[in-house]
Amino acid sequence: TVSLLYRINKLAPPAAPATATPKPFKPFNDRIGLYRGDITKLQIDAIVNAANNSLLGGGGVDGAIHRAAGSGLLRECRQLRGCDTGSAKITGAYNLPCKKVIHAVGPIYDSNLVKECEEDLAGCYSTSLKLAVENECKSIAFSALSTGVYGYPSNDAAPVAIRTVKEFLEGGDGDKLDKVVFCTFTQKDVDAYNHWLPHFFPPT
Ligand code: AR6
Repeated sequence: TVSLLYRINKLAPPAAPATATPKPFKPFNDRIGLYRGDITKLQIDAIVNAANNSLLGGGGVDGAIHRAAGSGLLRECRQLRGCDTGSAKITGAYNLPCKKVIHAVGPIYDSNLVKECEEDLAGCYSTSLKLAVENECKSIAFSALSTGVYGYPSNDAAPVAIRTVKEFLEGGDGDKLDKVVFCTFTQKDVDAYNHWLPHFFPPT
């Protein structure tokens, strides 16, 4: 929508004036966006929730999504009977302005199991992208999976997220997606994406 595109291209203003203004990011083929704000407000085909194995709601972005979507979402989530770490499941969006919610279960970060954490985090992104395409979603916004309560350092999570999205866009089903948005919320994620996006999608 117009409002979303505006925010992707211009970037939302930082929450507090004291924080650094994120630099505008040059989109990759106009298909990658960086947004800062509440993911529940996005009018986009699919949003990706940072869920847990139960898929029955929780705090953080999960709590915000369930609150905004209403009780229909929880009813549908109960039918799914949970989800493995590193994977994702899709539901309707109920009272949210998007069309679908993809519930991805990121890893709880463990500095002794970095490789496993990376694999699970990448699995969340690739499964979500696959689910979006299978459900005819053309646009998708990811929350910064695992970087809140699950403790994944933002500067380590962002390159995994961006690399997995890039690989998908360059793969066989990549042309089925028009737009992938990284939805950040805190300054550390804004900083991580501003740092890593140009590494993967160099400005032309
Ligand atoms: N919109 C966009 N991003 C948000 C919002 C929002 N409204 N609220 C928080 N974030 P977290 P996790 C960001 O903790 O680390 C839940 O209880 C937040 O700043 O929500 O994967 C689940 O049920 C952070 O960058 O998810 C699980 O039990 C990012 O969303 C557990 O937390 C993810 O932070 C999952 O932990």
